[in-house]
Amino acid sequence: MAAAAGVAALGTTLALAPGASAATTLGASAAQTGRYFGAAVAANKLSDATYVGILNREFTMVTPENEMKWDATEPTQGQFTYANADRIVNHARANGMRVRGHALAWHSQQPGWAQNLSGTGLRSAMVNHVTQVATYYRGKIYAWDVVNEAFADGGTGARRDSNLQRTGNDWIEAAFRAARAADPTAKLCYNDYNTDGQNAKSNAVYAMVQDFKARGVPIDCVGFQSHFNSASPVPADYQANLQRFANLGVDVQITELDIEGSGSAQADNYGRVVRACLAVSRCTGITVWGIRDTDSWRASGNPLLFDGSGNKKPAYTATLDALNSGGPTTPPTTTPPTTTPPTATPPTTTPPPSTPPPGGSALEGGGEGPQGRGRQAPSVPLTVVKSGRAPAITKLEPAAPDVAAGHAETENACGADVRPEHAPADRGEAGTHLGVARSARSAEGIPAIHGGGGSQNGQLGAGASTTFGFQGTGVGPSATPTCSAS
Ligand code: G2I
Repeated sequence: MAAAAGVAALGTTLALAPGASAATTLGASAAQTGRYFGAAVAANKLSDATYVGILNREFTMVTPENEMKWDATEPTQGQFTYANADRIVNHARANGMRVRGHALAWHSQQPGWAQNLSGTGLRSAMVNHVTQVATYYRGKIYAWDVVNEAFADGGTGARRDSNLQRTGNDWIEAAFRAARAADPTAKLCYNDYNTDGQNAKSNAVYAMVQDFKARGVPIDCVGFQSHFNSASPVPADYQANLQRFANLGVDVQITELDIEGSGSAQADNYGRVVRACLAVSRCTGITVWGIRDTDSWRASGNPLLFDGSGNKKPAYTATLDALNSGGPTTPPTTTPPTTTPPTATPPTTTPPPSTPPPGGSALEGGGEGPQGRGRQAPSVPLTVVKSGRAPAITKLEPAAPDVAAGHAETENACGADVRPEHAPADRGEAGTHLGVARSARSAEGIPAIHGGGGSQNGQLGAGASTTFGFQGTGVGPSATPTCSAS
């Protein structure tokens, strides 16, 4: 793992280091290129030991399958219920997984009271719902599906007719603006199906994203649900379609993957999907829509990676092999780019970038946690800022703001010493050999710093950049690391 992490942090095409063995779980293999591998999870299955065993072993991201939807979280107007969603979020965080929130505004699975609203009453209820839910989960969500399935099927490229659409064409951007204001730390996604290849529907979504980017409407990612079967196969231009969206300046994510079928045909299709994502540097992760075939919303199609008994299917092996075949690492996953500034106060867990002391050096950058139990977070970009006659940087001190006492796992990163700022000095032993991944682990409890990227000569010159991320063995809150350098 340490070797793999070090390779991933280099920010280059993955090639396993000599002697390194391939990762053996979906999450670890995806992490080698800075990606996540997630699953949709149902709260009522968290008492199923087989289910939870697979979840905890294989996955690094969780999407509540139904528990964050409008009917679940606001069954009565103005009264919010988070118990089931919290069970999933708490389970994820306690086991080092991140969470994709799904979904804030959608024509389906609305509570009855919302279905009966229209006009300004519905618009303000929708905006309030987005605000309340995103605020409640602020800092705990990697990405929100802010708006789900707002475009019509067929060749028109039109918006889907719905009560939300009838409140005015700007309902989507109103939802995104409300989400950004409520949680500036979450990536904000538009999510849809039948948009996986280039067609009238995906063209319409593309035009919307392009327009949002041009006008500064906050959008950071597009989710491609990717529900496939013989009637709706993996499109030949799947990768090209992901890429053209990425080229707009948004991340792309495969958000609800399932592929009906069996045996090698199903396995081949899973491999194709994974390779397409890995070929697109801004494809930041893949989520399958359930764990075992029997957990699926369309169980009769056996569309998932594990059979009803929890055994790995050929589709699992193809997925793992494709993940291990590598691809470009994902790009920075830090501050959402080129969108309107958040209107809400940033969370207190986000420290400002360090500033260079007079005549000294500093690193600017940040990223997000947490990770746990051997998982690796996306690498974090750091750029060396130097002023005056500062010497080359030989020491980095990442500080994870939420790091709790009692645990340290350190590896040298950027070719230098790295130690969580708040780790007790007598815990963990920072690496001393520049450019060599070393680690030392002590007690449980927090995410820790890993590294391994950067120059091999142990120095970073002015303007040079490197990456680091989190790798931990415990439970960590969302955290934005900063670096100081000397
Ligand atoms: O339909 C597949 C997915 C398409 N994209 C959006 C996703 O949110 C959607 O997920 C599915 C869930 O997997 C199903 O579990 O959304 C369905 C509803 O549109 C979910 O089904 C519902 C049933 O219709 C309800 O009867 C049931 O009470 O699940 C509910 C909770 O089990």
